[in-house]
Amino acid sequence: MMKKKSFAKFLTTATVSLGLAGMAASAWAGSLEDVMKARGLTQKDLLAAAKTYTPTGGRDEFVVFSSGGQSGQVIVYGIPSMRILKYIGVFTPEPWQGYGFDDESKAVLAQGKIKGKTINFGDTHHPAISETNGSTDGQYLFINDKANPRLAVIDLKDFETKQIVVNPIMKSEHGGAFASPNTDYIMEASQYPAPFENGYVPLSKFNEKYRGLVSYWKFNRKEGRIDPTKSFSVELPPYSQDLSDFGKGPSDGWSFTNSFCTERYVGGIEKGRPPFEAGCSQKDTDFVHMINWKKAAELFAAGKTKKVNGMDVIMMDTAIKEGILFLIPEPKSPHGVDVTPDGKYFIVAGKLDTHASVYDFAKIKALIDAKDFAGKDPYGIPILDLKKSLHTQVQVGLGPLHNQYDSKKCIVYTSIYVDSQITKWDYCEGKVLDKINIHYNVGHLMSMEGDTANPKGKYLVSLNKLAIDRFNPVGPLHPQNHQLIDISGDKMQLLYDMPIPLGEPHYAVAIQASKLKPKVRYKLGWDSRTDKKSPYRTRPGREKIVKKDGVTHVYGTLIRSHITPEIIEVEEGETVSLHFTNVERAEDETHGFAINNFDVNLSVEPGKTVSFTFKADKPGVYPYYCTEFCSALHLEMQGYLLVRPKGVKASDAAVSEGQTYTKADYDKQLKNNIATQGVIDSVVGYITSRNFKSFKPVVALVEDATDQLNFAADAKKKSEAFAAKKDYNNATLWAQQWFQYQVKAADIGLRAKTYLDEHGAVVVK
Ligand code: RUQ
Ligand code: CUA
Repeated sequence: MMKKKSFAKFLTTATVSLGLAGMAASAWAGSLEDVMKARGLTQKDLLAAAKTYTPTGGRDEFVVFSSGGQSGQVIVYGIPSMRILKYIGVFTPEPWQGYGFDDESKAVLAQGKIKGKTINFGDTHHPAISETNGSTDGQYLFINDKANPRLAVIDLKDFETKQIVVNPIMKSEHGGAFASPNTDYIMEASQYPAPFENGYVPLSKFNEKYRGLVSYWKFNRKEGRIDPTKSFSVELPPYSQDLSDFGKGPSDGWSFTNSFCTERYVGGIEKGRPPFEAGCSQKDTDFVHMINWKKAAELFAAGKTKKVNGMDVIMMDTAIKEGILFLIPEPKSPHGVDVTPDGKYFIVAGKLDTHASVYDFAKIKALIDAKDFAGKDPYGIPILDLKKSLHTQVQVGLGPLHNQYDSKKCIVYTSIYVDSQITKWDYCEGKVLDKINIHYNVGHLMSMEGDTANPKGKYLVSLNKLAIDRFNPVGPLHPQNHQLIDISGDKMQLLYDMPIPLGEPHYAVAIQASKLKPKVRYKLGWDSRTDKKSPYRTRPGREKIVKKDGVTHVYGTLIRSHITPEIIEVEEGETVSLHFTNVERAEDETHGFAINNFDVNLSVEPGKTVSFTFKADKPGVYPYYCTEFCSALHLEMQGYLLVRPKGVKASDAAVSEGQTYTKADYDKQLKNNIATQGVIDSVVGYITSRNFKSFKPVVALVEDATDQLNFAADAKKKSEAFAAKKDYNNATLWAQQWFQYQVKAADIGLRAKTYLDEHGAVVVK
């Protein structure tokens, strides 16, 4: 270990092992032909590989946010490499990120309780990125939970979940999350009709008492939070509302929501009645619901709502009277409704029909303005004529589901569930252009920013529900399969299969990576969940233990490689609140914190302050440690929580150690430290002779290194003071600590030096 070696020696060893790594690579040497032969690859495979392979250190052009399905999380991956970058904890605890373990994130998860009950899963379906003028802006991400109607807000500055809102009326929800073109509202539509009230209502009252609902949640962009007090809903008939979309351009101000089972069938297979699937697919058409949401917002502002479970609802009769709600027939059990980039059309794919229908918004608007209706539904909602509303219908394949747009004008891609295909077609001319087979059973599909006003083309991902035999078998539960398709040419080309082993990813959204500007560290002492300074932030040297209102507060810090305090002693029964601030500034220097027996892992990224409150209910000795391999002495980043039985006196600080040190030990350590200082000085000289101030990450590293050197100077003083008193035991220990700070400073310095070398820093005078 480096501990006893001189630092210079460590550097030489590192150089030698690098050379060895270079030699090992030759095991795979050989010509391209050899490798192709050995692995059975074709020219086509090589071309696909060349389009996705990303050399080490390379970045992706697009970043995808995929639903994590039943995991209640969001999966982040890159395109074209298909490398997974992160799982974001959203509706469920995520231990690595400490999500659901520290007090701050527990408070976020607690917002997702339903009628006081903790929900331990989420059925996440549709992520949506915030938009400005109909284009994704990379600021926020929203995602819904179908099973437990909830909506979450994730801030893309740090990829953390900030808020969960529970829909107080819905009992299930599918048609969310969708953001309006300027993210004023996030929309969600209920799925299975249910009574508004929370009590028992028999199915015999289905037609009168069961209802659908669309909610418009007001998003306060400045606060980065949904404001429930400014949000409202619109009551809908008990049809099973499905996916939705916001209009844009000429259709801005309107939203569209599909439905199925407009038969209002209620099932009952156990009573010998035909099941839901028969009763819900009887009619040839269902309904698209069109809502003028801008006018609805005015009605809400004017107080034309009724409070239902605390939420303002525009009731159906008001919506009809005020002319904000219309229905248009749509062929059989549709699924996706997708507004074209220019907002002139929207395309509906009918699961049980082979057609995709292109609706013309201008025609629809003219029909509404002329009050030219074909009839009314049983609730009195005006129905527009299907033929008069259509631009065209195109036969795209068996079981069309969802649509995504290309950067090329009039080009749309539709996922075809039964045929397991993607169909590329022209919605202006109404003709099919290309089809590609995928494996197996595609659900959603996703092109780059393909649901926005400015699709970026290039790639398409087929989100397949089944993988069957595509991957190495891992038992009866298979991963799902995301397939990357090149759409840059006339013909679609399949490039890559990526298994997704985290739950069924329903939908995903992609964004140009350049639009994302996440931070690498927090302001020192930051509560990332409220986005405010933490009241428990602590600076190095200010660590303390304070008793207040019956709680023992431990204000601690984390830095390579120690936790302060290292010994916490409390009495049985005390409520203890630990607060840790990671005082590092270096990128990626995260520390973890786990303690035996208390079910906690904290993730403390640079600058963050997190807390963990618990009852020390059982006497004992509980080691704690850092759970991130943060430095050479990471294993030594440890401490003890001692819980002494009630009534037992606090033990003296007297600690008995296994080792004592002599003057010879001290002298040896001193010599080592002086040699190490020589190495540090040369690294510092190298950095300061370059234009390092032009490189932000290096400035941060230098700040960190300076901190460490100040700590080193402190430890040096203590060591020398003990040596002067001839206490060589303490003098040696402090000299060792002085060395530890030196090592950390040198480690950071070397990182800075490497960065400068790789980024073309120049010598300055
Ligand atoms: S769904 S496979 Cu969006 Cu939940 Cu269509
Ligand atoms: Cu900090 Cu390991």
